[in-house]
Amino acid sequence: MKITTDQIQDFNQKEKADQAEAFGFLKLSLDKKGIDAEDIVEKLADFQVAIPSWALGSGGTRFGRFSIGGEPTNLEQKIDDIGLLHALTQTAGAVSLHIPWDIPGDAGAIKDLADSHGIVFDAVNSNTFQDQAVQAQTYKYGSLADRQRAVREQAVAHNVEVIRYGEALGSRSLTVWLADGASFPGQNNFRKSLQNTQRSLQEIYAELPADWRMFIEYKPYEPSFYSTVIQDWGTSLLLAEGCGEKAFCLVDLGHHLPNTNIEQIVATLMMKGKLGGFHFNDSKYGDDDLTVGSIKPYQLFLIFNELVYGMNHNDALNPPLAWMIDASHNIKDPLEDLIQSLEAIQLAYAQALLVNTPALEAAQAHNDVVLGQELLQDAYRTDVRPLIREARLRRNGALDPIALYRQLSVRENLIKERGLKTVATGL
Ligand code: PSV
Ligand code: MN
Repeated sequence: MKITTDQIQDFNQKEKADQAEAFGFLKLSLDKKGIDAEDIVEKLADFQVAIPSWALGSGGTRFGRFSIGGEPTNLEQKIDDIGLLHALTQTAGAVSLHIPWDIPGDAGAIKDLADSHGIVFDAVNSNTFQDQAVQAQTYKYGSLADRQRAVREQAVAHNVEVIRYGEALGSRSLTVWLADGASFPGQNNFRKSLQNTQRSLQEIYAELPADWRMFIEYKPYEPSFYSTVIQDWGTSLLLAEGCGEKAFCLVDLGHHLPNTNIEQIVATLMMKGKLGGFHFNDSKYGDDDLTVGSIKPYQLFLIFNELVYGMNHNDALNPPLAWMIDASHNIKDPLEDLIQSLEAIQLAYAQALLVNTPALEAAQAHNDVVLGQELLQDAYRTDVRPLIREARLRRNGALDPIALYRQLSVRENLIKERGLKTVATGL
């Protein structure tokens, strides 16, 4: 199924007048505060987030998985689904592949297909947390950190293979997330695991093409429950620095222990020029992979506040970040879930763009704690939805993507095309 520009324009026609009124009103009130609404709309329209190839089917838990029906069964269909998301939202202009879940058979044809939807290839992700049918060594006890050289070599070779797939598609970065760790005290030697990991990452790093970057993702626990080798941003930074200037840290919002101050981590990494990428999701307890902004929208705003500060202050020349959603839910229609996540990201970004940074810095200089809070919350409490809709409208996206998705019966059509019992690759 494809959504045409005509269908989108027909739909927008009905809501255009209301949007013009709401946007005009907000623009005036922002003008009074010296904020240029047009500039924000332009920034929002340019902001693109990669959709992971594994988020287009229903996610499962270890207790089960309920298929939504019409799930994509191959990479082509996954790219078509992202095409639908991009047509509706105009903010999903990239895809992030996970190898070997989504090996591109014919890279040229896959690239052409993505191109026809206006989609580019963002970071490629390796997978040494699951065994594949055709591999000599098992990752049961580790991969890049494993005590056995043969296991490490196999894991390094896999990462190099992933880089080669990415090159053929035009990707320019590799994300490494390691499940390596221990579930019981005494299982591993912390020092040796970390040293092995560093050496393995250096070997992968040596194979990076000149214009590529490597992102090192951290996570405190799961699937290991006692210790994880790359458990936090500090370890990730240590390893990135041990590799070189093309290695960066990757922050996944769900990979923090409860109440961790993620915005402070973002500030520190950007200040050091070492923040490479971002995985968006939300969580209540752990790595819950819930819809972005569904649980802690204020935290997301505070994180974006630091990101925007970093972008505007050119923190240590931190390169542009790779943005990706890393959530796959098990109840909602995954496409609706992703539309909600994209919207939440745009909302937080727009709110952060409203923060009066000079006034905030003046308040900080005078230890005016109350004013500091007022300034942040004034931005957070502004209804920025007219700005986001305006950005979509100008790029021929839908004013209300979920409403149009439902009006066009997209899921029902996908079920008709692909069947009810299809299952996408992923977790
Ligand atoms: C691990 O929890 C993770 O966040 C990594 O980014 C993986 O690539 C992804 O999730 C797999 O779902
Ligand atoms: Mn992740």
